[in-house]
Amino acid sequence: MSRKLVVAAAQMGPIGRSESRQAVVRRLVALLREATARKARLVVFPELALTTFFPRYWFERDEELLTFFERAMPNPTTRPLFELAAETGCGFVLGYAELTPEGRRFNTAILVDGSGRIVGKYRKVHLPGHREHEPWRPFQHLEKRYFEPGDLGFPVFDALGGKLGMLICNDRRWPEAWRVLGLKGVELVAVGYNTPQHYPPVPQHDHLQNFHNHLVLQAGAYQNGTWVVATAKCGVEDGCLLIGQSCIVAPTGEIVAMCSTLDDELITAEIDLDRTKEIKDHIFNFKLHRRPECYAEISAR
Ligand code: CDT
Repeated sequence: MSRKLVVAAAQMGPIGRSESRQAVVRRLVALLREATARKARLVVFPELALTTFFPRYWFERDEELLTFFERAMPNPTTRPLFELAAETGCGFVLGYAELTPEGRRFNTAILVDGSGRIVGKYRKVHLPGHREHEPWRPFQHLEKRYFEPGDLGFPVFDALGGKLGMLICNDRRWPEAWRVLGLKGVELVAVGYNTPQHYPPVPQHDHLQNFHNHLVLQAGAYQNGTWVVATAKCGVEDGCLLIGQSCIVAPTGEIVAMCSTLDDELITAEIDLDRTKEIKDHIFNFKLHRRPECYAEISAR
């Protein structure tokens, strides 16, 4: 049976700090509708797709911080997305800030299938940035303060006739994260990101942000023989420029579709999950060629 399907990256332009969740969900619904018109079966939305990228702000009070978190998913505001998935049979991956009933905070992504049910969850493992207020920066990056590291490992889910995994933004820079998914046979990795063009501690790398984005996505795809759908929130968000260039990457490492704006924009590609075999059965045939007995130091320290 053919394992060809159309997938989409639903890039988002900026979300202002005062923009309502309802307005954001309307944008997401419009992108999902466009994807279904193009016969997509999966749409990948960005990291923290329901609000502005709030870790750029220092909040004195928890009440203010918690306004950016979701206490339940779905909830009355996001329900239209789940209903549209069930109506059209098109699933999605959505990033959001999760507040658990115990009060724990995670940077989370969920996989929703074509019946509108949550069938997978991932919590970001690699939290970049800093814990304390650093007023010298033009903007903060307080993910280390506002979230705890994900406690679900790197799960892979049976979906769309294949194996699907998720990474969130900074995770994509870490080969270990990709390799754990690769060892589980992942065939499609959904990645959402919010990446500022300006990196205050090392500004001499600012012009390399788009390059580094594609470098790690293409390497992750090729070295693990997987498709990648990587989706940005981008453009000038509350004065902070975030990179775009959302893309769909083949298991060969080739970019097969890429956004060309810094706004809401949908890209689609027909992908064949069987093409993962071109890599998995040959150049990166793990069973045949890996030498794990030589890699112990990676996890030992
Ligand atoms: N959201 C996120 O993880 N962004 C980081 C920014 C650089 S580190 C401050 C990233 O890796 O793209």
